[in-house]
Amino acid sequence: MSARRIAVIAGDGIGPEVVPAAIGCLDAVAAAHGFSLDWTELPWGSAYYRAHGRMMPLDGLDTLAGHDAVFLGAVGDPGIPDVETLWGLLIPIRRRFDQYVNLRPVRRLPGVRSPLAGTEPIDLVIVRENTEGEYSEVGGRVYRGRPEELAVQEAVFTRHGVTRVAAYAAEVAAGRRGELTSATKSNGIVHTMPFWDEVVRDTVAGAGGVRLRSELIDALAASLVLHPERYDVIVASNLFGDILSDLAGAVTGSIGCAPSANLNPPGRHPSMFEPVHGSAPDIAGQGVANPIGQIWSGALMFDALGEPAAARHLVAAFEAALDGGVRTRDVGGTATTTEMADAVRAHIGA
Ligand code: GGG
Repeated sequence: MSARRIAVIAGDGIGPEVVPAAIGCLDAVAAAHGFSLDWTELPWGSAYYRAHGRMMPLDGLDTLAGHDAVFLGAVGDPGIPDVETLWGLLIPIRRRFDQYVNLRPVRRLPGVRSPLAGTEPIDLVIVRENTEGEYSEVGGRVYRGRPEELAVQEAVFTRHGVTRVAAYAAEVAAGRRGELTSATKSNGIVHTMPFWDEVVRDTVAGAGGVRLRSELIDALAASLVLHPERYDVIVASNLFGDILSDLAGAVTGSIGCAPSANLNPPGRHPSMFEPVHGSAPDIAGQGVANPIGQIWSGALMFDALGEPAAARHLVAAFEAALDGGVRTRDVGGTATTTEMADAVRAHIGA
């Protein structure tokens, strides 16, 4: 039986609740498909930060390099500045391993009622640029605490970075309805967004057969709430993609169900799989967090590991569990995290 080496960082808040719940489901599916998962548990995150003054050890990224994938829960702690938690763990991993695509599928799931949209099927994919753009350390802050204090934050968009994420999105679109929406704000942001528009347009034109539509981010956000069924594949910058994918998750019922894959060029380095949600400190420790986003992220990991049948099996199992009426509080049910995962495992079978 072949074993895949998976680094697991449960992280903060509800991470240590949803990650073990998901691991039980992933192990069961892997066994059913003739492979196993060799988990390396890494106790990194905010507790590590309190003890050591950093989110992970100095050689943490080298440790991850020896794995086939990284399975991450959540980061964020109300007692630690967000900039420390995100830039101390998540962003260095994305950058070191060149995880330039953040793939965020959004679907209406069986048995999950959307608070906003009607009953039409919602099935779209957000392709978020993941290594540059608005997530940049270029800038500064001067005259701290004085009336004239100011802060400058630069966004960095490169031709290489925009081209490759647009090419990836075009390829995803070509395998679906052939429609790609690009999120922009070129009416207000005068340098980076016109550049984004131009590079996306040229890249998609070169891909052939994909219809490209560019929408201003504000209008796109409103339209995604009112008519999510109109969208198929959306390509967006780092910040816009982050916001749109939380929004789209909420539109389909709960951000607790939303998965993501941080992908790098094929064959290089581990990719990373994490739910879209954060550490949710308001419900941490209560055992009520929804594990579906984490489990679904595991299905994306199976796809990336070249196990598409296992991925389909896992998705079918959590859909059947939800359809059968087992749901956590965020999607209108009463199940605990463990009960939800048990229901998924029951549908995985032997
Ligand atoms: N599930 C990972 C997590 O905790 N994400 C929280 C977060 O703030 N993410 C920001 C980002 O994805 O850039």
